[in-house]
Amino acid sequence: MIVYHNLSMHRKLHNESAFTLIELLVVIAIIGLLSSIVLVNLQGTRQRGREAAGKQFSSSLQNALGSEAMGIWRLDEGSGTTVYDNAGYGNNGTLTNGPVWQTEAQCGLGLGSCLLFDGSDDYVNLDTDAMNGLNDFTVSYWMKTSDTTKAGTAIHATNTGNNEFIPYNYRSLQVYVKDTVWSTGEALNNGNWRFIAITRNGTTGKVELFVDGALEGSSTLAAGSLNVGGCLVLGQEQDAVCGGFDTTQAFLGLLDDVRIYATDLTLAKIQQLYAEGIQRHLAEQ
Ligand SMILES: [Ca+2]
Ligand SMILES: [Ca+2]
Ligand SMILES: [Ca+2]
Repeated sequence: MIVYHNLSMHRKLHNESAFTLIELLVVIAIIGLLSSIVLVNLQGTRQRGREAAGKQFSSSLQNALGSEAMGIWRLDEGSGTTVYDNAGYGNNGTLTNGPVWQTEAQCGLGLGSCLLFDGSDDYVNLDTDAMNGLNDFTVSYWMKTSDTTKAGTAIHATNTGNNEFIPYNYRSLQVYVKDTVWSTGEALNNGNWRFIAITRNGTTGKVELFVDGALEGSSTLAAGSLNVGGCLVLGQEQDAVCGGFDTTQAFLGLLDDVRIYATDLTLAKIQQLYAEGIQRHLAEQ
């Protein structure tokens, strides 16, 4: 009896401890489940927080830059052969024939890295979606050259190899829109960084040139929306779609922060863009 009782006690104890173990496992499982739910919720909250912060940043950036940006190439990649469209439309570009990345210190503009074009065969091929079909527009860029020999070309948009849009010859700037030309006479090759902005009203055909945040003049060229079914390049003048380059018309020097907006920006907006770039530039001089 004693033996049996002891056995029974043993069984009972064993059962009790076994039950406790199962309970423990269940509790552990529940805790695990609860904590994973809490973690998932936390991660969700964090993710939403990050998304909200990202959206807020993106919208403030968009406000700062103007919601009409079609392509912004800050040229801050610093390496590789792709330049990304910082306006967020995926109108990226490809370095061709070896434009050389310069560090921010080498650029000296305070706008991150920039690109050195060799004045020979270098160019960047940009997505034409950034410009095709635009009626009103603004094209802006920072450039630096002291070249006195070439009719250097910063950017050229073409449909069939024509001059759909081009600010041609940095020694004495001519602005072409739809093969009509305005000879501004502006020299941009004094060896300093220059901020060029060209606005165009597609209805009236009015074109304005701003240099370093100041209006230099205006003219009336052909009206109507741009046909950029061909090629959009930095650093070369095209006589054929994406080709027919001429070294005497190639860009020799530095380019940075190229932008295309689907509106003819106001003087105030252009001065804001200029101030954003020049602020750090002056600080470094
Ligand atoms: Ca080259
Ligand atoms: Ca840059
Ligand atoms: Ca040519």
